[in-house]
Amino acid sequence: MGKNMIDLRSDTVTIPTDEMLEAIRHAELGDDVFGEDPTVNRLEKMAADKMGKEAALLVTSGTQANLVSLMSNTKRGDAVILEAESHVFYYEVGGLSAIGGLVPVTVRGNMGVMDPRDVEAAIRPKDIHLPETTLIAIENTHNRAGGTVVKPEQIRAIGDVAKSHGLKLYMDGARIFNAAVALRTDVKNLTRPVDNLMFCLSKGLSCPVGSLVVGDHDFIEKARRIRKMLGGGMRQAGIIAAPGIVALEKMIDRLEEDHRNARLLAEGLSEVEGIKISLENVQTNMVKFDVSGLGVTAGEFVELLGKWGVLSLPFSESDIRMVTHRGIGKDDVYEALEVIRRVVSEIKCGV
Ligand code: TLP
Repeated sequence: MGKNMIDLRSDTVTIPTDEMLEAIRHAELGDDVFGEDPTVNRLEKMAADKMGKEAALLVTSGTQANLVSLMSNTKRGDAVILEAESHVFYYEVGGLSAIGGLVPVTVRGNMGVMDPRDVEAAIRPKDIHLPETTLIAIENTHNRAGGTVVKPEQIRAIGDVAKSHGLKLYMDGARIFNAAVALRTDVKNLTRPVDNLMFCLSKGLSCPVGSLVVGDHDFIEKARRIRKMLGGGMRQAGIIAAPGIVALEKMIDRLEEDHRNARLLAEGLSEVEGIKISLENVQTNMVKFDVSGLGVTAGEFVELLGKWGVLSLPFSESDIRMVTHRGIGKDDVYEALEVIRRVVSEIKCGV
């Protein structure tokens, strides 16, 4: 990224803090495949405690966390129920089928939240012809819905369906702390109804690498084997865990600032003629808006913004996503809005 760019593509672009770099420098290290890296062990224990579960496992990425978790919850040939626009289904290269041998059954949600009745209807009956449904997966916050929050009662309702059919409930909680901060609730209120989950260190929490899979002892033991199978067994992984510890201790509360900046951005956008945005959808650090009213595609609009140093991502033909994070201050939001207004008026003048 260029120095003067305002990078709103993702919170994954955040770089580690000085304190994280210091923590890496001084991390106590060992061979984690032998279970001997004290820094990894400490982070895994912290993550498990924070989530109110028995154990945790450090993995390389959110995608690996999801694949390891899905595979640890199922057997090949099983059906998994997930939201139609979920990251696992939409963005993870089909790994759940290609590697996990799983059959995805999608349910369309409202703002990323599946209706428990639709989830129940998607469970395949026990029949010799049909794949066995063994897992339901939810996503919180929901990325493609624009960072929307799944509330504890909504998770519980899906959890009740899972329980009554003997299925497991898994949560892709890549940005679960954004959800907890937005709801001003302890993250345990979001994790309690699920059997297991993952969360990412490398997004709003500013770490360079890493995600954690969290659940009960048996599940994590299985996950550890599958991580190894997928080539994710790491050696002196304390250099990854050390900034993770800093993140869990110091970087969660500041997410509130990202949410405030996202709201500021969204309110500014809502005043630009030709841009459509649902403010109700802006719940955390993401802002999704529609530029089709300007007679351009999202891709074209993104390119025009890029020329003025504002980076964003096209999410569909008409939608653009912008994400706030530690590298974005209030002034950057005002500047981005200025550029957006300039680009819109250029489009209108046919420049
Ligand atoms: N999401 C990325 C892109 O892939 C779109 C982003 O910039 O938002 N679950 C969820 C809900 C995610 O949003 C992501 C990353 C992942 C899993 C995968 O994490 P990584 O990128 O670490 O593999």
